[in-house]
Amino acid sequence: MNKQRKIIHVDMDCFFAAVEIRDNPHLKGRAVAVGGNPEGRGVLTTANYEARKYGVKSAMSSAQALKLCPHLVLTPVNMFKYKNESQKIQTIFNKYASLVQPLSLDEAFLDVSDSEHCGGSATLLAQKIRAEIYQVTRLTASAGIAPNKFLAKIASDWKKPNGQYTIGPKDIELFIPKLQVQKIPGVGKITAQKMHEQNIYTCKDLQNFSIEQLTNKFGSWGCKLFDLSRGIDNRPVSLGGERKSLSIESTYSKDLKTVEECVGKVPKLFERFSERLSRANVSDRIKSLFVKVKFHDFKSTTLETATLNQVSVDSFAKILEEAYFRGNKPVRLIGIGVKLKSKNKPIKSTPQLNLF
Ligand code: TTP
Ligand code: MG
Repeated sequence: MNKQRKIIHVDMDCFFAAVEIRDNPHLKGRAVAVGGNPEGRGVLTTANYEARKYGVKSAMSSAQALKLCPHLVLTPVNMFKYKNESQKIQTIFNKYASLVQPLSLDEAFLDVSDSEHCGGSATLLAQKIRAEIYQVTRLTASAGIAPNKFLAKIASDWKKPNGQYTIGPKDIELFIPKLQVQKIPGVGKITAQKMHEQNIYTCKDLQNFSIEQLTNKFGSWGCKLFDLSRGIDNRPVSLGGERKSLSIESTYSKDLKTVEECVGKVPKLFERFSERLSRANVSDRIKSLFVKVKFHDFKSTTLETATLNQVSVDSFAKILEEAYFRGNKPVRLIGIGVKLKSKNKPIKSTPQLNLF
């Protein structure tokens, strides 16, 4: 758990507006906002970057937006369309990261700590993900790459639109002291004001206080504030409601010719898998174990245990053996994983699992 994590925060650029402009090319280059009728009490969901230059922004009344920017083009909300695009980007996230936490239709945290894509470079992987989003949807996304969620989310804002920024572990000390307190998650207008009244404007100012002092000032939240003001944030990327399994897989450069060769790969796979599992915090939701085998002819098979076995190298090796003999031919890919119960339905009768 102490291993350095790599988190990517991806956020689409002026999402609803971008979808509308893509689908109505005559809107390109114009100031566009998506939202309610200015005659009623309509408010904006978002505005594109041209409109933002005039001070137009989310949650503003359409009437006020038109005052600030009289040539603003207002388009109605097409939620169905945005949900559809959102599904496409989520599919891309799930392709490249085993841990994806969607925050809204247009943004998500991805834990890519153990990803083998792009030679393990989270920065390159973020580029790849953004390029693929564009290729599939013709919409641009921005990304932040950092050792935790707090910093990744801040970083994704820095090169918006259509950019990305990486805060490496060594950059934290340089970057964090100057960070304004308003950027800390949980510091809203009222807390920020309270802080300003005490001459606390930046994380550096917060760093001057002990946990006790912060707790006295800001209640139980002081502890968290102590960490965040130092760029420390251990919150895991937690799985979104949609995920029903957790797995990893490896494609081998040379086909594995025998069952022994395949089984020999399990310990290494298991090592990666158990790291991912402990980060995901889902051990109380495990329903069953499964193994996926892709043979050299690209035919693949998945074998799932009917009952809950211990999550161990031996268990996966046993299932893999059985899966191998379904094809009994050279293997190019092996995956191991667990199926998960939904969060709302904990398995009451399952004894506490001894994971490793
Ligand atoms: P955001 O990601 O906050 O904004 P954005 O994608 O429009 O712009 P940015 O480039 O700064 O990321 O929100 C995503 C979508 O959610 C946004 O396009 C519209 C919708 N939304 C609302 O409906 N109401 C709101 O108050 C906000 C902030 C967003
Ligand atoms: Mg966005």
